[in-house]
Amino acid sequence: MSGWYGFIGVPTDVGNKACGAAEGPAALRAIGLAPRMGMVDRGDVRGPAYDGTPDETGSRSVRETAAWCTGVRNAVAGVLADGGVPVMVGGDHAMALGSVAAAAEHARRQGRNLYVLWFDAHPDFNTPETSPSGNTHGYPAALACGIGHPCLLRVGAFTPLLRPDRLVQFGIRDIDAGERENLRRSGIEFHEMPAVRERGLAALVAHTISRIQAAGGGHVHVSFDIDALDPSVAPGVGTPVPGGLLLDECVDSLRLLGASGLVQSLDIVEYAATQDQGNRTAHVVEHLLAGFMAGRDGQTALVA
Ligand code: 6HN
Ligand code: MN
Ligand code: MN
Ligand code: MN
Repeated sequence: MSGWYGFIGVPTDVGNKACGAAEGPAALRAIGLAPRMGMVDRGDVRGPAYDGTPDETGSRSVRETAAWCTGVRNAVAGVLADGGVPVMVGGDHAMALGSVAAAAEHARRQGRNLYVLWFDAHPDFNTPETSPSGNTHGYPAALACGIGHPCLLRVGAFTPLLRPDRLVQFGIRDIDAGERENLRRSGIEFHEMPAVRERGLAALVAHTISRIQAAGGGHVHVSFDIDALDPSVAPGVGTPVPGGLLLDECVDSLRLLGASGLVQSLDIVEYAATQDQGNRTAHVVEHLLAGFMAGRDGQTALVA
């Protein structure tokens, strides 16, 4: 299976000013990522600047987050409509609300079930009530499942965008107390690092793929937060958490996902170029994408 890939840059950190993800797309363009990997560069989404004033719920930059996510939704929908695989390159993880909205609408039109596989150190399952920071990049997985700030729930054409039992998270190791309660109440399947170490990331991912295939397949959206990786592998992130995933197991997992033929859209978010050591983390992004593409194209060649 081949087809084409559409690189969508989303240069913002409205979801958390301090995460420094606004420079990610430019840094990846500087290493020539899109052309080198044969992706079509669909340009950057644009939107308003960060405004850190908390609203009545304690959330920061909600209107700005909604505006950016609407832009992401339109850009991702555009690539899907043109028959490509959108690769939404953040930017902070709040932007996943926009890509999941586009994926959900596309899946619904095609009569398919939407699944989301979330690779992250964090579950991003906070609501304004549980968030310790008010940063919207802690909200998107919960928003996709229909809980959270009403302004943000309106970004998609409907809500919930995703059934909670169709969200699976990997690499989790930093959960806020109220967030854990949200996860429990919604019945989310999330694999924390001890379980990943015990069973193996690729084995867990393979199991998830089989479960989706057994249920008749669907549209699988992969949302990959670079901070899922161990900071020793990927130092260029704004919210590093030690004890994370290794590069090889992520590349293997993305290769399996590519080869499954189920994945029709992808996010790579939270790459903070200003925190990077040289271009190390930029190259990590390249390796992750190469793994996915190799699986999808049925090839074994990977970048060196
Ligand atoms: N991310 N749980 C913390 C919060 O502020 O809600 C951190 C969220 C990190 C979000 O890395 O995408
Ligand atoms: Mn995240
Ligand atoms: Mn994270
Ligand atoms: Mn390399």
